Amino acid sequence: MKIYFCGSIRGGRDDVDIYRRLVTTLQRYGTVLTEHVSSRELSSTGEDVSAGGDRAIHDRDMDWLQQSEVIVAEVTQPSLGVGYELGRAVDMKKKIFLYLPPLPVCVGLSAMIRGADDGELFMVRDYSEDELENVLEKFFSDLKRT
Ligand code: 6K6
Repeated sequence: MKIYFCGSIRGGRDDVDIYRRLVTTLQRYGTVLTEHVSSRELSSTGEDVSAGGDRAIHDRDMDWLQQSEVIVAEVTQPSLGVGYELGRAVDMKKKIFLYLPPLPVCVGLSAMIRGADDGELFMVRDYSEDELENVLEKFFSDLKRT
């Protein structure tokens, strides 16, 4: 199974350690096409911009999004890119699973993201860090049954 992980890059890299943990867990269930999002080497300032620039990044990421069966996003750090990816993924009717820490940490999450939860294709779940692996395991075992 191909999995697309979304996390903030230019929006800020404060949560890279949780991205790393999420991606490592997701790799039990499939191939994470966007593993680089969880790399500590990738900064928000753009040193890692590839030769083709922003258009190449956009086009490659949209291609990966199209190929992926499941989209998983961590949305604590507000990121325009993650919001854009989620909107495009909704349009593609992908299965989307969103992670965010419980209130009040994530009080500022956009209503357009939290309000998109439809209990079926778009699922928003608060997590405490110690339950992260178990919540993902449940998500993927429910997915197998559908
Ligand atoms: C690296 C450092 C700064 O900018 C870059 C560009 N590199 C990117 N490479 C791959 N995917 C990217 C890049 N920039 C953004 N994305 C995609 O958008 C990722 O899939 C992330 O989920 C999301 C992050 O968006 P921003 O707005 O926080 O950058």
